[in-house]
Amino acid sequence: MGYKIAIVGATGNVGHEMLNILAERQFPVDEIVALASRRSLGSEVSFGDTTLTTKDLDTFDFAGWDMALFAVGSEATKIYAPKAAAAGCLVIDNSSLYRYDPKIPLIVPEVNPEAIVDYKNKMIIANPNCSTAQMVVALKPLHDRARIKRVVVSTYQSVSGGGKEAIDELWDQTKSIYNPTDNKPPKKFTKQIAFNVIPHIDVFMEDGSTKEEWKMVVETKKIVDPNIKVTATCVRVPVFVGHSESVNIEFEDFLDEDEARDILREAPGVMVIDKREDGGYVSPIECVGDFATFISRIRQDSTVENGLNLWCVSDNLRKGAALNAVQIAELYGREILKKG
Ligand code: 11C
Repeated sequence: MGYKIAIVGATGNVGHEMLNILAERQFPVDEIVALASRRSLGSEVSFGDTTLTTKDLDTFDFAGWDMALFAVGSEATKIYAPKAAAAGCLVIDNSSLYRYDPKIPLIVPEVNPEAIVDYKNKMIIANPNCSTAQMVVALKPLHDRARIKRVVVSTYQSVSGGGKEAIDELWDQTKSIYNPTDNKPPKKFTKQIAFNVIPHIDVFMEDGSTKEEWKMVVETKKIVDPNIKVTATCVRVPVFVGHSESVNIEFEDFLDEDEARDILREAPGVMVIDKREDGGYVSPIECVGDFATFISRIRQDSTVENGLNLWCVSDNLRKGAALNAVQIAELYGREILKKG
């Protein structure tokens, strides 16, 4: 016996990946429904070998459904997630709407699976921001061994984090560079993204940081440990899929780089590729379509007492969004519903 599962926002990039990953991981599905706004109504999406025709989110009755994976923006989530939750259907939400609510668990299954018990507070579980998800998978096993005091992270984030319009803008602008008569000024981004980098993701906060940077700070504290200090600089780069991060970590206790490498090799969800030679590290294009968070360039930082540097790369549409949501669904099925 399997589960009845709804994908909300099935026609978007993350919705597509949710369907792909449920099929790839052979999630025990009894019934699956693809829901979309009226605008995309009737369009078809693939689920394994089958094709689903999207149904109307607005009129859908969630009663009797086990879980709904939401991949729509905060505005639509605000309307439909409470409806699903009130009908007894667990909401696993990819938007930022509920992440910072102390009553709602924010879960990365490799890191804080124990938080699942709090699902019952509101029948909602939040999925973290993509840049946080991949970083905490790497931080947690190191924190368990040597207690992290402070993290300095700089991100190199792909345009797919900004959705379809952002992907199209990079594509069109890149082509237009070779055809100057076809000028494509920035629309989605604030500056040219093709052949450029932009140190600005999401809105500015009062202290001069951006909301993307703030999310990394607050979400790491909620998921791993409130005592960890994080400072982040988030940068958009002209890459289609795959977020990269340069992570500098300061520990309470000494942690040797070889031991850190061994710990990360054993850590769930992590793949270490760390040869000190040309190409002996992972770049974002190599992580596309993969489940793992890849760690490379692990090395001592001798400028502080107990410091390490590492390079962390993952598919932002997968571990950063759809995969993590499916892993939460698996955890909820295994620990709470226990069907099958
Ligand atoms: C980006 N990290 O790369 C963002 C996308 O809070 O879920 C995801 C935003 C979020 O633009």
